[in-house]
Amino acid sequence: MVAGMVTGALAAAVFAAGGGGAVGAADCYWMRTEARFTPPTAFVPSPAITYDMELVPAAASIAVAQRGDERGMTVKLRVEGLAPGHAYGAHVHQKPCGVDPGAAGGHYQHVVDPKRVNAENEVWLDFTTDAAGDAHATARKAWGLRAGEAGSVVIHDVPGGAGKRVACFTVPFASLP
Ligand SMILES: [Cu+2]
Repeated sequence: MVAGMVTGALAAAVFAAGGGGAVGAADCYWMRTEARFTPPTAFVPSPAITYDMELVPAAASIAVAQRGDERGMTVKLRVEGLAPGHAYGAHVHQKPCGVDPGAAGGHYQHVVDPKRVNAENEVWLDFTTDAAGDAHATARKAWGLRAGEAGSVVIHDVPGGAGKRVACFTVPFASLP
């Protein structure tokens, strides 16, 4: 996936600023990454893969930003060039994307519990595109992601917790240092 980040991503950065200074600044972190979708068979791999060219056309783009500190985090999603006027589901998933839509694994859960598949316990970024196929979504949480346990954002064909996987974006989510 490192090669994909370099060749397919426009930008990816993770910064961690250590706190504990004289002013008592809190530890904080942020990350932003963006890419254009390509089919899983693309010669040049991208961290953003479309499994459904009608709902997520190749060359549509996605950006994910995350900012957090010890009080919690905000995750923002922006997409451009998807199908216009369509309601999609989107969640943070556990693993990086693969050729197989199932590669991203299940939803990231704050409290790991199969009975708590909901927007409070998970990071849901459901959105509806405008006439140009663009949209954005924001999720604010009073908690952060555990290191190494969140690997992607998966886009689904319908909002809610159980849609078909139509695209996936491998994201280098950050955690508290
Ligand atoms: Cu999902």
